[in-house]
Amino acid sequence: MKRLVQTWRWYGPDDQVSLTDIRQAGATGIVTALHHIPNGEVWPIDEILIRKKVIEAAGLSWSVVESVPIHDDIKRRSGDYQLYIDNYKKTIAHLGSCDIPVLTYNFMPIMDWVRTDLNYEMPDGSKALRFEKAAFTAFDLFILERKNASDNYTQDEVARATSRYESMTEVQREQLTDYIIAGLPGKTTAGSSSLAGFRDILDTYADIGTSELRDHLISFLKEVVPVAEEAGVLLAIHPDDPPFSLLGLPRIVTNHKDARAILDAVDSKANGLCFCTGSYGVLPSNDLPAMVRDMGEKINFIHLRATKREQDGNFYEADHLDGDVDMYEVMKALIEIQQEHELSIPMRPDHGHQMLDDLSKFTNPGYSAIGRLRGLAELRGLEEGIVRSIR
Ligand code: DNO
Repeated sequence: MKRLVQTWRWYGPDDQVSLTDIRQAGATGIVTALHHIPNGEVWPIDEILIRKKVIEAAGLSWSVVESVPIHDDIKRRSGDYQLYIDNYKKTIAHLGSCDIPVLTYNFMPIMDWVRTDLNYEMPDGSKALRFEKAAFTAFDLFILERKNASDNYTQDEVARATSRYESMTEVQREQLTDYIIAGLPGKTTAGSSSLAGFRDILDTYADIGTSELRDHLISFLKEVVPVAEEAGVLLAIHPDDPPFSLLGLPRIVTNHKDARAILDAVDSKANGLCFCTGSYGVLPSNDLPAMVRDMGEKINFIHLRATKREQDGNFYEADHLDGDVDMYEVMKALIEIQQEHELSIPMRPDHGHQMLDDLSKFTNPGYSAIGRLRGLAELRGLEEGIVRSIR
């Protein structure tokens, strides 16, 4: 039986979760990136090899790169975009020559994933990540003071955001700003981390709507997919997180139709998906097992986590088997697709609660050791149970 490859995200030598910890958690593969290389630059072969050696010395293998960020010039198709595409191609070729098989990226304008609370207390005392729409809207309207921002909200949303803003202390407002602009691990925010810099870069997207952004992604893929094929690297696009528009910016990877359109635009195994159940799972209309059955052959990487929807578009990250994601059905569909296409797809437990000893330590939000250990253990058990019951 083909099985998932159990992997774990590691932020590199400065990560407080060590490679030994990861091995003890039961993972065999590492998901990492050279975070110190500035966005847009080529990853040199010797730097890739140094990182690979460290991973292999710990008895693990480098299964996935997450992420090589995409420069905003490519997303806007302006400025030095051709140079950045050429650099991206070189990085892909370098990764291939070092036998790194999968590369994850996203195509979200300006900023990667966003949450408004990194310490949301659960009833059991553990801490989760949460996205609260009124808090985000309050940031947009009253902290960032984005031009014409109120056009993107209903009167009710503005009213909720206003009272939310009024309820916050100055420290909480600063904290929220930090969470949104810079606070999450692995996140790249284009331009500056100051509010003024952020406003300027938002202006550069004034003429980019959904169809422009999608066209730019497809033009990018037409150039890089053949290079990835040649290099033996599988690309995996991460969905937008959260899967709805923020700050009036376009979103193009939120649902089944979006993902299908991307796969169909450049038909190649190298043009694939990072199937993140937590991101797609925020939209109740996304039927996750059906997405796996339809697109599974092109799922090159999997993030398993379960978001729990609340009212008004809010959600938090629940325990892996306890959110709105039907993890049993998703896992079953993944196991079936792997047998059908003879694949062993790398999967990692994504985000976990800060719990037990980790509560008194500094941890990367969403990436503490024990919460993910619990997630990985639950997911492995689920896989084992399903595999045994169907063979
Ligand atoms: C968050 C992550 C994302 C992801 C990128 C992929 O936890 O899933 O930051 O790494 O969007 O490019």
